[in-house]
Amino acid sequence: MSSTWHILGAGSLGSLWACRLARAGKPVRLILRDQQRLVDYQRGGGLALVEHDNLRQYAIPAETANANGPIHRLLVACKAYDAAPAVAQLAPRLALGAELVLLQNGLGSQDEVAEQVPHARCVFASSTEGAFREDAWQVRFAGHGFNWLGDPANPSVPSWFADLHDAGIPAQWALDIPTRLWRKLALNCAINPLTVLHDCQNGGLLGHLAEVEQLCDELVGLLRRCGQPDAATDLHEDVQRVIVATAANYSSMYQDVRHGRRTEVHYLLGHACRAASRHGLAVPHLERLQQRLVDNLRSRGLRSD
Ligand code: NAD
Ligand code: KPL
Repeated sequence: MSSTWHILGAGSLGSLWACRLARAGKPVRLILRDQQRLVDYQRGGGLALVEHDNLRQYAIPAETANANGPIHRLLVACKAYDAAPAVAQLAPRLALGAELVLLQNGLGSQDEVAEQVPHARCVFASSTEGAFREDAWQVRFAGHGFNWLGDPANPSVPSWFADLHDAGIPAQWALDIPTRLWRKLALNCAINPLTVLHDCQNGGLLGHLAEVEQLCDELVGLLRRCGQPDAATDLHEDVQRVIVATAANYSSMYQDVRHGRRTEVHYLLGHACRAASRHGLAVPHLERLQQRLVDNLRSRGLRSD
């Protein structure tokens, strides 16, 4: 089986993974959105990664979804709302036994992707690493963190897992990946929308702790109802810890809004509210938060889905 890493989405996180894998000598191919971007990329000569203010360019080969050739291993590095349509385009190229790694934040997009490729293995990832694009094909590695990967349908560690270690990508195989994704989603629901509504850094929420506590109360009930009691353990304390530890940072949702980008709210707070509704659980503070956020996004001319 080919050991090539096809990377779908050469944005912030996709480029960070692509450059580290390429640097370690792993075969990597980027899959870009269309022919025009491919020409633009090729003209630039590759992907640049800036780490500790050192810039290095990697001439990683690239193609579009229309290229020929089977794909055995696909790192899906699009936003949650783009993941399923992007994978659907590639479905005809997936080889028998193909494996996908899904880097999307939140929940819901993983199932949407799996529906497009019922015969492929889908490995879910939860990442606390941080990267952002400084230029069209240049990404800055901004926050060292960790990656947990796991497959709720199959506990066996994939054969390629050692590639991550070889490439210096900090990662652990996690049998409890759904718990980790739910926990991160809960943290995100308790922090990110409020930073948009109060127009503040994460630390600004220290002035709104009663509101944060109300959300945590409902999130704990929701996690338990969804069969995720471990994700609910000490949530209130963890949310406050994250607020303090990241006090000077702007949340990812705040940054999306500030840059006029679509947010991933559908797969974060939206997913929480839909899950509560499915379970017949009343979550009035989360519902109200969602409505306020949707109104806020619309008033800025941003998509709210
Ligand atoms: P990004 O917007 O920087 O990159 C996404 C890329 O996917 C873009 O370049 C876009 O053009 C491309 N894309 C979309 N549809 C495509 C298609 N059909 N074919 C080819 N390319 C396509 O996003 P990001 O910040 O890298 O985030 C990706 C995911 O990782 C998100 O779910 C995000 O929440 C999560 N995440 C990001 C970070 C981070 O620091 N950036 C950290 C943790 C988690
Ligand atoms: O993940 C985050 C984000 O900004 O998306 C944190 C820092 C945990 C805040 O919710």
